[in-house]
Amino acid sequence: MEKKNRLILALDVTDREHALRIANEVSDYVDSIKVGYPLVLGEGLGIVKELVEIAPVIADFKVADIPNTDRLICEHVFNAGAAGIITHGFTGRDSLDSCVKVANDFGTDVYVVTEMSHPGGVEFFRPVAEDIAKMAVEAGASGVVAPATRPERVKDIRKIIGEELSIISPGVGAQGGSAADVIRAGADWVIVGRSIYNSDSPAEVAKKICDEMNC
Ligand code: 3DU
Repeated sequence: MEKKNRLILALDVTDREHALRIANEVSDYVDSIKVGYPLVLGEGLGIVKELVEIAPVIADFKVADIPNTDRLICEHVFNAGAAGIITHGFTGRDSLDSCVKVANDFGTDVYVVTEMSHPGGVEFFRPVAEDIAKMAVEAGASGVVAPATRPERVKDIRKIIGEELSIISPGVGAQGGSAADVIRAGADWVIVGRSIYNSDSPAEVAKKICDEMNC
């Protein structure tokens, strides 16, 4: 993903018109659009084909299954035109390897969740987050997902993964995290949803977040 604005839009609206309107309004300020279950279950995977005309799409399906099922999910997502996919890592190395193999065949990216950004994200993830980050490096993933709500954890995870892998970081705005703080801690991109798509002026909010990150 080209690093221009450092902002990824989390497009968790559930209908096509709304999704396309928000995506078009903020397209000058985002490097990618993250699409997940809310929109794809609402509108089908075809929405990805429409959104890639506006910006590269990352599919946030937090893939977490056996290697064969993961492979099938990744193939569908990349055939639909997504440039990247978000997977879990707790399912183990063979599952992650399967996603990375498909991504390599398509020339796309895999981002692995390390520790989640909500309060419950520390309950089970905290003890394994650093091992998952190490595994992401060893497996050849493109990057990891780490919490903007805990910049100190982003710093820890950056130390583990080095400079090769990217950190994409949700939790800015509605979840309380600051874009500037998490970029300073070592994130490459922030992921922002509700603060942008629930606003009366999505483009203004997106621009403000970009300005905060000095991009
Ligand atoms: O809180 P927001 O509305 O800005 O949305 C954040 C997005 O990032 C949303 O799509 C959510 O599913 C995703 N996400 C997290 O919030 C936290 C994670 O650890 C991983 C993904």
